[in-house]
Amino acid sequence: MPVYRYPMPKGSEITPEKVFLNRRQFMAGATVLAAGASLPSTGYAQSIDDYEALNVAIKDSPYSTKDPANPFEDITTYNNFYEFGTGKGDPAANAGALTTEPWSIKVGGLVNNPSTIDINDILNSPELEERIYRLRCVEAWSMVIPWVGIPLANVLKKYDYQGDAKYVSFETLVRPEEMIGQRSAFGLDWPYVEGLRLDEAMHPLTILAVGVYGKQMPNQNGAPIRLVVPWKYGFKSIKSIVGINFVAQQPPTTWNLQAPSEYGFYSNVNPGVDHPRWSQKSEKIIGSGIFGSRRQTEQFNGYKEEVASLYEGMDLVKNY
Ligand SMILES: Nc1nc2c(c(=O)[nH]1)N[C@H]1C(S)=C(S)[C@@H](COP(=O)(O)O)O[C@H]1N2
Ligand SMILES: [Mo]
Repeated sequence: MPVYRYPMPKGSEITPEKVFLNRRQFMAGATVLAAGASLPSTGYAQSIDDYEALNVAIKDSPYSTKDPANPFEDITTYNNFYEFGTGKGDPAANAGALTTEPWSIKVGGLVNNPSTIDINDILNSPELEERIYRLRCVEAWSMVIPWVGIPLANVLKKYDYQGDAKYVSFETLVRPEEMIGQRSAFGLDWPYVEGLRLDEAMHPLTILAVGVYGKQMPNQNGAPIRLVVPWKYGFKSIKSIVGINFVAQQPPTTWNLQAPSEYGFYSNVNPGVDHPRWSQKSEKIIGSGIFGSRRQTEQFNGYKEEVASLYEGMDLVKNY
């Protein structure tokens, strides 16, 4: 049993159903809340109209799933973003404190032309596409989200990376003044870091997302720019990125450092490999009512045809 640096949720606690229900009652305009329900002071009452629209034409992507997307309210109130707390409602309550302007991403490592990308160049890019991807969390829930973004490859291809660059590493902002979770003595090591193999990073399904439903990325979803890797568990889709580096060795990743027996480097969605504390065979569809519908989890989150070839010859039980 690994030693955790903060209390890990028990399997039975991974979907804080009560909190979620109270939130939905609140949003439906219910005036009487269940006794003892503690709602965050901000965030939950916001509607899609409170968010700024992206101001460029957004193309529809052929990569989208045909499944119906979750409402904006689900997407912006049930989040994982430990920089703002460990509860699903914490990011909506606390991420309003984050200032996202100005914002830039430093790209470096094994490249001959390192540079700093101004986020506005991506926000105003004619390459922006809407892609409806399922975000599948390792906690066995999922949501379908209309992300707006550009293929990460479009950005990476501008860099003259060196021959020994085999991986790409990513890192999130560290700003404890605005990120309440980073002020806690118990928690993850900051910055939150992630990584992909170079071919995964270059895969056309991998995007840098800057919005949701045609709006600029809500803070709780990783404003102003976050990764979305649809065939991997949600934690690979790192938020509020400030650094990207081309590297030679497999880079460290936050959840693998935290609990190596539970979270591997690859973290491909795989119903055949259980999490040590629960099954990964099915997932709860967030927003699907009191009892919640479940669906069978698909290999590579439904993108088997597109990505299976990346892992040919690899043992996906060992490389989880
Ligand atoms: N920087 C950072 N990125 C992060 C996380 C986090 O805690 N910090 N949580 C991850 C996890 S576990 C999930 S499931 C997704 C959730 O994305 P969403 O809140 O937009 O649905 O973000 C991922 N990216
Ligand atoms: Mo997650």
